[in-house]
Amino acid sequence: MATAVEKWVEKQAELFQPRNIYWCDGSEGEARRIIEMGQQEEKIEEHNIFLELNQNLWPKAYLHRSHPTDVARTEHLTYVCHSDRETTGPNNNWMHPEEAKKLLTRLSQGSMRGRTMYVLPYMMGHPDSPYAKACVQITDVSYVAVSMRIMTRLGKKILEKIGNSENFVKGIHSVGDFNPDRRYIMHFPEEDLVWSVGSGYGGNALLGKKCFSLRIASWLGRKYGWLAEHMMIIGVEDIHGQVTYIAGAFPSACGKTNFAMLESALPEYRVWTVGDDIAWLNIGPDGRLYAINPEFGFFGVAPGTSMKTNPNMMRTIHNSNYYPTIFTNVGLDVDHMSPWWEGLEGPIPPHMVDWQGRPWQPGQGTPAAHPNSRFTVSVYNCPTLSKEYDNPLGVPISALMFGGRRTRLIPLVTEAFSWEQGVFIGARTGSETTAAAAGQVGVLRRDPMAMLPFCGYNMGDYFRHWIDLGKLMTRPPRIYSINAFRRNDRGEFLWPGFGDNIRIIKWIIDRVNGRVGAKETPLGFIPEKKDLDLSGLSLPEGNLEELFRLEPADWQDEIKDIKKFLDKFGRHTPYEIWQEYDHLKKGLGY
Ligand code: GTP
Ligand code: SPV
Ligand code: MN
Repeated sequence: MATAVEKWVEKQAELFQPRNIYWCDGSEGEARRIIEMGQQEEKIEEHNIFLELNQNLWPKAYLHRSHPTDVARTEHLTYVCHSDRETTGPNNNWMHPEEAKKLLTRLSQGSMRGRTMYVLPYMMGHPDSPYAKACVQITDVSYVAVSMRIMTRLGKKILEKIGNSENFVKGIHSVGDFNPDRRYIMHFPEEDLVWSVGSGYGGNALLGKKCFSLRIASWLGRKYGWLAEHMMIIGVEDIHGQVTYIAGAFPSACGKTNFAMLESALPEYRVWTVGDDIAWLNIGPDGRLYAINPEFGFFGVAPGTSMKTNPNMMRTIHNSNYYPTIFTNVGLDVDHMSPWWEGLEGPIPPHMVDWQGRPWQPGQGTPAAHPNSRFTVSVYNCPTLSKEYDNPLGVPISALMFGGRRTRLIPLVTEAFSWEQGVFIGARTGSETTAAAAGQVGVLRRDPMAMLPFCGYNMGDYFRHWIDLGKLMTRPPRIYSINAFRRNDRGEFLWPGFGDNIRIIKWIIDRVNGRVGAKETPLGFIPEKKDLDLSGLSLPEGNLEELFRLEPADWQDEIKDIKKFLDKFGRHTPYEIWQEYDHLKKGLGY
């Protein structure tokens, strides 16, 4: 008797008509075989899908070059298909599920002819966790199969766990001819299904990540009383061995991975990494908020990563002990077969090719690495991995941070007066866009809780869900607004960021433990100068004042823009959010 998974896979095979079906067991030998199969069978234009790097310097590592039009998430081609448009909300593209499936079926007919269909059984979350979810994805791309093995808990055992149950999250992925006109990333929350066509890029193709663990999972969270968030999770250990857990949401390419692996500039603190991108938050039996990282790997931004900014990530990607590291769309030092990207320290290698394999010279006006080039690497390669990473129940969260890239206006750190004001701070958060999604870079947009591209339902209802969960907790985490990206008139960052961000964290921990006071402002509490530990740091004159400067006059446009954004959700925006908006407006004197 065929199991539910086998029947489902059979049905997909009838549609896609692959040459063969390969059930993945997740073993290392198998990963090597898949890489070889990819090298022999799949070509993207003239590039091999896996280029072997220098095995002495980068053991087991490969470089993948994607189709040049397929380098980032494509939000305009991403749909959330609830039966009714109102549930999907104005924050998502919508198509009726029947119509969407008809369209995808038409694009998929026979589209795996001559190709291998990989079947990937995997789990988001530790298999023993009550919060974990079993999933099955099919794909016709070896790079996706190998990457899913790094990013998720993938293996035969998951099939045994699913047994004959129908209760597994389904992912259908095929690339067709990579034509952006035939590219869709569609979500069907009512049937735990993601269907993605035409893109091999991480966030569009590794369906366990943004598609399931955020878009579908946020909807499950709404239904069953939990939260799926675009957050990193850290444990901060002080000299007494006391560990405080903090989670933080910053939009794509705004510093989560760097925060998660921070090498502390203050010797009294150590940061342990629990997660760098996604947190599932549940209220535990004691009424506190607990976080798990459902992922198994990091899909990190390469440019800007160096021994100076993020030494722990450099150590992680050099260490291929557990799984291979796969680089995507970075430049290549041809003499050493070594990956290269902007921001790496040291001299620029003399013989380079860019992310598309073309000869590259410094100063030619285009970067060697694509600005959204990345690496895929196992969490177990990370020297700062928290010993609680595999704890099925997660870690208790004492503070939540919301932030983004704001050149002006938003202070380095503020503390919300209450849960409701904290939710409003999350809801009003804006950030300047980055290369992680296709489109213009550096434009300010509202990105509530860093979830604008990832919330799988009406964002007004999402705010309501956040407000309601606060009422169910005995000790809700305190909420903070963070901005490490404020600049002066010359365009220079006012704050050193990276390892020095521990100074922000230290204040937060001291606040949570009632050890320091704070100054009240219309935006929330800010640190007294004496309470921010700046020991060993020489900030240029005036920077600190500028990092916290609040000119009510500067807020006029911001206030209007926040209102315009919240208005979009009509009656779905909770009255508590409007109350907080009014407080802010009055506080600023408007
Ligand atoms: P996603 O993986 O896209 O969700 O991004 P992320 O939030 O994990 O961003 P990440 O930590 O990879 O940082 C993105 C870019 O911002 C990198 O180029 C970093 O070097 C840079 N960056 C990170 N933290 C800081 C900081 O504190 N200050 C400054 N100036 N840059 C930072
Ligand atoms: C992001 O864009 O927020 C990422 C990369 O973390 S991706 O998984 O491609 O979405
Ligand atoms: Mn992300």
